[in-house]
Amino acid sequence: MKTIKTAFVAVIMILIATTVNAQTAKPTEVKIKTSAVCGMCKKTIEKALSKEAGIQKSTLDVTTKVVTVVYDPKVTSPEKIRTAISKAGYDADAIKADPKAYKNLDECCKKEDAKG
Ligand SMILES: [Cu+2]
Repeated sequence: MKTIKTAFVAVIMILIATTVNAQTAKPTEVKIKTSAVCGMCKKTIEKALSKEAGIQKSTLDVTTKVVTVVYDPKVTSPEKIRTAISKAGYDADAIKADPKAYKNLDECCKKEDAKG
């Protein structure tokens, strides 16, 4: 009987620990390399990310082409964020830009290496 009680207490402790952990899930930051080339790209990407669930903040540095995204790890993930960037028409790390979205980009926003 004592063993059962101990086991029960242990389970409760684990449950409490898990709950506390979930409540204090801190916003996580991820840096993603994009194919942005100008200020318009910055606006396009930041706007696209602002519509994504779980993304609290995104700041793109046009010089480095790196977008810094603050997100809720319980709601979204770096994979989902990269997909959202791809769907906006830009490369995101190893994920290539969605061809359809890329085609709709303004001429000045297309990758420099793609210019004729
Ligand atoms: Cu641009």
